[in-house]
This record gives sequence, structure tokens and C-alpha cells, in this order.
Amino acid sequence: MTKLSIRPELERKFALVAKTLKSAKSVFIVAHLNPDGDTIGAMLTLGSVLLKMKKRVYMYSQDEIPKNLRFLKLVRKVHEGKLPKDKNFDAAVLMECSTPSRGGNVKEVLANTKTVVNIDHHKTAKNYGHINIVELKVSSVSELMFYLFQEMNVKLTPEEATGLYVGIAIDTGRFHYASASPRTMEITSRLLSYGAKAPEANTHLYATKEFPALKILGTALDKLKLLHNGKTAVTEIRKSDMKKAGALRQHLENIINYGLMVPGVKVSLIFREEGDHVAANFRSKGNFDVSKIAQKFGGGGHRNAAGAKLKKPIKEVRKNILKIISDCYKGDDFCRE
Ligand SMILES: [Mn+2]
Repeated sequence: MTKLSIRPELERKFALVAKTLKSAKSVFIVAHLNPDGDTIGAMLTLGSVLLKMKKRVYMYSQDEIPKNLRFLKLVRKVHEGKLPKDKNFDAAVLMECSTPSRGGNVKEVLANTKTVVNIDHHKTAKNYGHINIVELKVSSVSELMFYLFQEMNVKLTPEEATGLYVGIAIDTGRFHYASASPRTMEITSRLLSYGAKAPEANTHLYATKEFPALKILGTALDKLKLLHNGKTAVTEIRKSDMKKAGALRQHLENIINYGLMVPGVKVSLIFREEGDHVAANFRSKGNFDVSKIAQKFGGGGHRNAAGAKLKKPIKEVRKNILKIISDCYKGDDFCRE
């Protein structure tokens, strides 16, 4: 297949990384904390390629890898929360870690590594590596890694192609967001022709849910209410709901997004009892800046996704926060970006 072209400056950097990795005997690869499909997919694919080249490869994820990614075969070779005994490496590659600490407790290892490579696609990325490849116009670090393998003249195996496919699918919201560019699709097309197992990956990522996750979703939807002329969707999860569903915190992922699906809804909220406090989570559409509301209650986040923790009874938290949101609709414009 013909090479997919990139900016000469970027191509030179990838050539340098390819050369560094080819001559390295040992490589330390790091995923970020709370790892997602992109950081893990990119790490596993690089790990597999380097293992075939007979290098000492140490893949490190300080936090546990989520269950829905464990179908990727090489996951079992990742050291979860376990730093290497021999801390000397010829090269290290950090997958979308904006700073080294985003990779966890890796400072000492990096200090003993000859060449540190930082690969990222986020605005927040700092140039802490000896080689820094920070490219904002790609969907994912997995998409970015494709160019490295191109530069290394590697033909990816089906398993390796699946790793990059997972990263791209996750970060584009399964090709839903604007970040899925024509180039993203071209790269994905190549991954499929290398045998990426897209249907299998999609089943694990999008069509698998543990029973407690389904049950607690049912409870949250059952309690969902529309307020403020249909602009706010709100629900709550009590400790007793969690117990009844047998649900853990990990089973709550994505529930908040359901409220935003309702036409006309601008803000979705979940109030949840947890330990000795109430967690308030916010999602919004457009220029309604929920991070401003979270900040008023000691929390934070981004324009469209934020949260706060409050040590007050759930009824009171609910009333106070809904009041502020109602004021926002009435013209208080502090909550507009
Ligand atoms: Mn990413």
C-alpha cells in the first residue's frame, strides 16, 4: 500500500522515533492513569511490534485496565500497578500523558531512560520528552501511531490492527464526533484490510454490559425527570438503589448521557449518594457551561462535563443546584461560555 503522507516535520520526527526504537534493546511503554481504549490500544500495538523485534518490552499501566478492553490479547502482558525492577531502559514511550505524572509513578524510570518519547493529541500536552510528537488534528494517539508503524515499515497483524482500531473507535465515539476525519477513515480502512477485528471489538466495547450496570441504568431512567420546560433532565441514585442493583461505581459510566438524548434538553444531572457526601454530575450541550456551576459548589470540569462533591443531604443539594440552573435559564449569563 502507498504511504499516507504527513507534514514533513512530523514525518522527520516519526523517522527519528522509528530509528530510536529500532536501535533500542529495551523499551518502557506507559499508558495514562484511568486508562481508556486509546492509550491501551496504542500501547499494546507498539508493545506487540517491539516484542516481535525481540526487545525487552515493559508495558506499564499504573491503574487497572477496564474489563471491556481485556479481550485484547496482549493485555495480560501489561504490568498493572507494578513498576519494573530493572529501571534502566534505552527508550520510553508515553501514550497521551500530558505530563509524566499522568503516567503514574514513572519519574524514576524515566530518569534512567536514555530517550523519552512523548506522543499525544491533547492541547494540554507538555513538551517533557526528548522527542515530542504532539499533534492536535488527529482523532487519537492510536491514529497517530499508525504513522510510526508506517515509518518503521511494519505490516500490522490482525491483533495489532485491532488495538489501533479500538483506540480510534473509542476516541471518535465510534466515528460519531467531528474528530473522525477523512484521514481517520483512511487509516481505519487500512486497519480493516490488515484484519482488524472490528465486529469483535465493537461487541466488547458497545454491546456488553454487566447485569448490575443494566439494573442501575434502569433505576436511574425510571427516576429521570424533566424540569425547566424540558431543558433539564435530572435523576438521582441513592445508596439503597446501588445495593438493590448490586452495582459498583464502575457500573455508572455513561448513565448521565441518557438525559441529554431527550430533544430540547440542555443539561443532564445526576445526584448520587456516595460515602458521606453527594456527588453531583453535570453534562450539557452547546455553550451552557456546567463547569461554572460545579465551581460554585467547590467542583470543576469542562464546559460540557463537570462535577462536584457536597457534604449535604441529597434533597438540599438537589434544590440548591437546580435553583442555580433555573436562574441560568432566566438570563443569568455566568453559565454561558
Ligand atoms: Mn486519546
